[in-house]
Amino acid sequence: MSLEEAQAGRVIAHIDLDAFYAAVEVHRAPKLRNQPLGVVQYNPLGDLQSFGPDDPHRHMNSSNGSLIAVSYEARKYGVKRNMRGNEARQLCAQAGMELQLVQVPTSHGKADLTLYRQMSKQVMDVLSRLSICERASIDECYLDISAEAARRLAAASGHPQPPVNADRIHVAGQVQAEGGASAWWARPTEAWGCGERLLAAGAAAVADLRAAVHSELGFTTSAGIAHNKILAKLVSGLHKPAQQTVVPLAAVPALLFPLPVGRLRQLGGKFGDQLTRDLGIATVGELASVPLARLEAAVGEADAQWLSQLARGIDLEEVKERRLPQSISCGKTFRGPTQLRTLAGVNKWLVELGKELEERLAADRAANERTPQLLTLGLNHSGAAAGVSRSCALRKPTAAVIAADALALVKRWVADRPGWAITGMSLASSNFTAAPTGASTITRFLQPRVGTRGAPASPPPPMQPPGAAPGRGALAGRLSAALPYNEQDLDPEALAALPPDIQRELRLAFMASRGGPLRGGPAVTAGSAGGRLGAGRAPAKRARAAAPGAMERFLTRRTG
Ligand code: DCP
Repeated sequence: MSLEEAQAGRVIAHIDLDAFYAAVEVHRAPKLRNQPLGVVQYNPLGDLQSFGPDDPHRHMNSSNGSLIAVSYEARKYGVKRNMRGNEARQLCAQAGMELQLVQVPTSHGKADLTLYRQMSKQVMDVLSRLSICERASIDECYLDISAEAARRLAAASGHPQPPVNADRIHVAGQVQAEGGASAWWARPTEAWGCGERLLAAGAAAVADLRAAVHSELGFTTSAGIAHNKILAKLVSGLHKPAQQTVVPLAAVPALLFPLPVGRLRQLGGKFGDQLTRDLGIATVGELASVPLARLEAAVGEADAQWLSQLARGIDLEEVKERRLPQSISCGKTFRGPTQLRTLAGVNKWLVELGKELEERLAADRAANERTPQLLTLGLNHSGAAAGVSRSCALRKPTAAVIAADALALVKRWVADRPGWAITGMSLASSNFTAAPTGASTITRFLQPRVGTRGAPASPPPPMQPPGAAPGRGALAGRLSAALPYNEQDLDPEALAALPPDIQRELRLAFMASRGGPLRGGPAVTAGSAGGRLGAGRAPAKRARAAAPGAMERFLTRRTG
C-alpha cells in the first residue's frame, strides 16, 4: 500500500469561523446582522477610548481606527482588514450604505478579547460533538472525523449520502460547468476512487456540524475536508463564507503543485524561505521533484522525508484532542513616544499585564482545573526586527509574583544594553499541569481509602523548555501533581477498575512522585527566540508528535 493510500483511511477537517470578531459583535447585537460592519482595534494614541464589553459606546460609526475584522457585507464594497475607519466608511457610502463600526472591548488599558474567547469555546464545543477536536487558534480547529465517517458509511451500506446544503459544497478538481460537487456525489459505484467514499461521508458529517453551529449559535463557518491536516487547512479558505471544500486524492497534484512553497503550513516562515533559496525552487511541484538525496543534503534525513511527503500531499500528523489553548498570554505594544525606557515604566505595565494574566488564569483554573508552570516574557525593542524571550518558573499565578519575576528577567536583559527602549512586551503562561479544584476530576473517582488521610501535596512537576514535546517524565510529573495521594492510600479496587493503560500511567505518576527515575529536567529555562512566542518550528518533531496518553485524556475528560 502506498503512503497516499495509507492516509486515505483518515478524514480530517479544518474549520474556520467567518469574519469571526465581526460575527461575535453581530451575535451580541442582532440589529447589526446583514450590515457592513468592521471591528476597530483599540489604539490608546488614536481617537479610541476604554470600554467594557457591554458598554453601548463601543458602537462608534465615526471612528477612524484601523479594522481588524470585516464582515462579508462590508467586503463587497472593498473594505479590507487594516483599512482605517474613514476610508472604509467612504467606500460603503459610495454604495449608499452606512458602515457600522464597533471597537474591541478594553481592560487594563488594552484590548480585552474575553468575549471572543468565550464564543470561540462555545463553537468548539459544538464542533467537537462527533470527533476529536484540536483548537488551532481562536477561530479555527481541526477535527478527525474518520470514525464518524466510517460509521455513516456503514449505516448507508457503503453509498455516501449527499450532505446538507449541497449547493455550498465544493469538490476540488470538479468543474462547476460539469455538475460540480453534485455530479461527484452522483457518480456510479465503480467510479469512486480510493478513500473517496469515506471522504464523502466525512464531508456530510462536517456539513451537519457546521449547520448545528449556525442554527444554535448563529455563526457561519468554512471548512476543508481532506485526508490530512495540511490539505484540509489549504482548502478551507478556498470558498468563503459558509462553504466547504473536499479534496479527493486525485485532485491533490493539480491543487498543490502550482502553489508557492510558502503556502504550505510550516513552510510560510524563515525555514520555507531558506529552503526555496537553497534548492533554487519556487513551487510545491518543484519541491516534489527534488531527489530525496538532494533534500537530505539540504535539511537532514528526517526533515527530507517529511518535506518529500508534504510536497506530494502526504501528512500523517495526528489531530490531538485539545480544546484549550496551550498557553495563556497577554501583551501590549509601546510605539513612538510610549516606548518604555525606565524600569519604573516597565514595572507599571508588568503589573497591569500581571493583573490580566492573574484574572484569566483564575478563570481558566476554575473552568479547566489546570495551572501553568512556565512564565515567558516576550520583549520587542527598538532597532531589532525580531523579539526576544526569557522564561522562568511560574511560581504563583498572582499579579504580584508574576510581575516581580518578569521584572527580574527584564533587569537581567537591560543590564548590558545602555539606551534600551522597549516597543512591545508580553507575558505568556504555559506548561499546564492538572490542578484539581475537587469538582470533576479523577480525584473524585480515586478516593483515598476510608480511614487514611490524604498525603501532602506532591512536589511540582519538572519544567520543560517552551515548545518542547511532552516527554515521559513530564507527563508523569503532571499526573503526580494531579493526584494528591500516595500509592498506598488508593483503594486497590478503584485502581483495578481503571482501563489498563490508565493504570500503567498512574503507576508512572506514582514513581515520579516518589522521586523515581522518571523525575528530572531543567528547573528553569532561558530561551532567546525571534518572533512569536512558542512559535519555534521543529518540523521533524512536529511530524512525529505523539498523541496524548490515556491518563492525560482521562484527566482532561470532564464529568457532567
Ligand atoms: N484578528 C486580529 N488581528 C489580525 C488578524 C485577525 O485581531 N491582524 C482577529 C480578528 C478576526 C480573528 O482574529 O476576526 C480571526 O482572524 P481571521 O484571519 O480568521 O479572519 P476573519 O475570521 O476575520 O475572516 P475570514 O472569514 O477571512 O477568516
